Order: sequence, then structure tokens, then C-alpha cells
Amino acid sequence: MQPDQTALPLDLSPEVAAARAAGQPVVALESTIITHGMPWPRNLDMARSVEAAVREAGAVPATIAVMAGRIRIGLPDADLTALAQTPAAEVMKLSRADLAVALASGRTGATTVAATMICANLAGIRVFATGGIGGVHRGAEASFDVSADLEELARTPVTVVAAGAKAILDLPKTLEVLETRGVPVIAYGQNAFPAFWSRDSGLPAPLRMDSPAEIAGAARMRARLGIEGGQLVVNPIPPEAEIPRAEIDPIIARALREAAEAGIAAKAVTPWLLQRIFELTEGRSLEANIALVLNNARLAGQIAAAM
Ligand code: PSU
Repeated sequence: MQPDQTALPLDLSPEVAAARAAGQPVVALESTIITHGMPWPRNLDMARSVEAAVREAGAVPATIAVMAGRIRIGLPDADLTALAQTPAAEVMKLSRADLAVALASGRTGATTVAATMICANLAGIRVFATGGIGGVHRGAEASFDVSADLEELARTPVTVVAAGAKAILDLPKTLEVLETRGVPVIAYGQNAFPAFWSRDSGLPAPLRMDSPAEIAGAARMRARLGIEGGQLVVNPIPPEAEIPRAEIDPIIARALREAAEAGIAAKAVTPWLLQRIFELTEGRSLEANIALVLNNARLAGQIAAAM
């Protein structure tokens, strides 16, 4: 059954509403990367530059968040600034499980990849750019910690452009789950599955495509075949911004050890690790993260334009 659009707590910004009505390309952007993924004030710079990158690619950016119990699709700069400035501890990190509760109780929250896909789909937006998706955490055989992002990719028809899954994860297991759940993982312009801060994870990507038009065509074909779910496009970080695996791997290992010792669990794991790796790399991981998001925003804009 189609949800009753009039009853949805869904607000499109005037610019996004006009673009949707005119059939212009729109790219969804998430907000957890702003509130939980990067420190103030670089998070705000990043959010603004990513929107600019989408525009340069010929599409309209729609940053998505939940504010005071409404899904907001496209945030004016004042709201973007307010969200970026709020301490992470005061903003809910929303996924499929808690989106409805947050809306029903009038809360404010940042949307993860999973929640952003749900909201983008409600607004008819088919392409979404982020940094790196969540996946199977290392040690998941004991902790069962698997990001809801993977399940969402299997269910919701949105093409997500990411620089791979975050390298803090168990990448082989993440790829296995994506395969089991029928999610096409398409590497852009290379054979290797990228590893967020590094271009090559050492694992082959299941699929490869070399142009935005091909990726748009695959999304259309999937819809025609009636296959549910989205596509994951993995776009390697630009060479000049990457941190090679040999350099980042020991740092990730150390951060993971420290997280285990500190008893970090559940939703806190990813933000904690990103912050610790930022400290251990003296800020280099953040520069790389910003570069890869910008790169993904450009590609997502081109895919949206080709759709
Ligand atoms: N990409 C980034 N930084 C981030 C994220 C993505 O460069 O912080 C966020 C996304 O919102 C993603 C979340 O859904 O990290 C994954 O969190 P978890 O591992 O707890 O599912």
C-alpha cells in the first residue's frame, strides 16, 4: 500500500520541490556525517561544499534530517548551521528502527544512510551521496553488530554513492552480506572494491561500470524487472587524497583495540572510531573523508542527471 502523502510529516524545501516538479535531477545527502561523523566547524564547511559539488554536477542538493518531528528534504543554511553546531550527544542518530519514534515524538535527529534512503524514497529522490556506508563490524560473529544500512540497500530503491564501506569494518563479510541480500556493488572505473580512505581494499568489487549513464541504466533496469532494493556505487577516493592501506591499517587496528578496551558499543562505535582515527592521523583522516565525500557528490550529481 502506498503511504498517504498528505499525512506524511515531510517538508521539501522550495528549491527541492520545484526541482522535483520540473523533473530536474536531485541528489539526497545525509546528516549523520555532519553531526556524528565530523567535528565542528569542518562539518559545516563539508556540508556546504558537498552541496556546491552537487550543483556543479548539474543537480539540486537535498540534505535530509529530522527536525522537530518533521522530515526535512533540503535544509536552508540556518538549519544546516544549527544542526552542525549541536553536540552529537544531543542529536538522535536515526536509522530504520527509530525514525518513526523520533517523528511521532517531535524529536530532532540526523539520518544515517538507512534513514536517508527511506526519506529520499518518500520524496521520490533516486540518488544519494555519502562518505562510506555502515557494514559488518569486525568481531560481528560475537557481537552481531551489523549496520542497518545493508538491509536498507536490499529494500529501498535508491542508488547510493559511497567510497566503499568504512575501512574500520570487516570488508569481506560486508561484501558477503550485500551479495546475499541481492545488492549490486558497482565499482566506478576500477576493478577493486575501495576502502574509504584508501582506493583499494585488496578485494575485487563484484561489478564495475565506467560511466554515470551506465549506472543510471542499471537502476532503471532493476526497477523494470521489479527487483526491490537499491544499488551501491563504490567510488574510490581521489589518488591525491588517499591514505594508503599500509599506513592506515595499523592505525585502524589500534583504534579498534582501544574501542574494545573502553567498552564502546552499538551506535557509538562508528563515531568513536572516526574521532580516534582523526586524532591518531593528526587530522589527515578528516581531510581524506572530506575529499571522498566531495568526489561522491560529483558522481552522484552526474548519475542523477543521467537518470
Ligand atoms: N560516511 C562518512 N561518515 C559517517 C557516515 C558515513 O564519511 O559518519 C555515517 C552514515 O550515516 C552511516 C553511518 O549510515 O555512518 C554508519 O553508522 P553505523 O556503523 O553505526 O551503522
